[in-house]
Amino acid sequence: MSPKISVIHADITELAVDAIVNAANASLLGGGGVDGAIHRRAGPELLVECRSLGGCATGDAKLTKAYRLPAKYVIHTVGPVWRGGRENEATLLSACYRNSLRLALAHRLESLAFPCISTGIYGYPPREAAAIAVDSVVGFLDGQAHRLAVTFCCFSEADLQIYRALLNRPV
Ligand code: AR6
Repeated sequence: MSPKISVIHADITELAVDAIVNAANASLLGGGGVDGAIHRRAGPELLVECRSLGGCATGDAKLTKAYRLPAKYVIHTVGPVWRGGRENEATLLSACYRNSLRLALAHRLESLAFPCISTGIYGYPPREAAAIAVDSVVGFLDGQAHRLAVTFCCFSEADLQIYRALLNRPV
């Protein structure tokens, strides 16, 4: 496993990385969960910039500044709503990770933290989502020349255990 991938148990709004990823909705105008926490901590300027972006399709990603957050940028991505698994959810969730990474590399970022996209309000089963997250990140970065360190930022102890097992890290 790449040493540039790690997992932590933390509030993503506390992380002083180059970019944190937001699990947003298609409007990009804020919401609950991690999206609400990011907008609260970033301050109202984030919403002003988000308004100029014209929304975001499911699976896509867009970058903004991070304003009052300790991170430098926020990459907003829109995960799929879980509808039982037959509505292309896995492909769309994987696209969230890959498009976020693509943006991070395009902006020459060196550190990026992901929340567990779609596993809260959008209802994606956490184990399936974590397997897609890890496979997508490892698959995307494998064989690429890059300096990007990726952190999976788990908000719950349960998610932390799932990611540690997938990444073969000690519990
Ligand atoms: N830091 C890290 N992870 C967090 C934090 C935090 N501060 N807060 C929550 N999580 P969710 P979704 C975790 O519901 O399922 C919003 O209304 C949480 O435990 O934030 O993609 C948007 O506007 C879970 O593991 O996002 C959309 O409408 C993960 O973040 C909708 O929710 C994702 O949970 C998106 O739903």
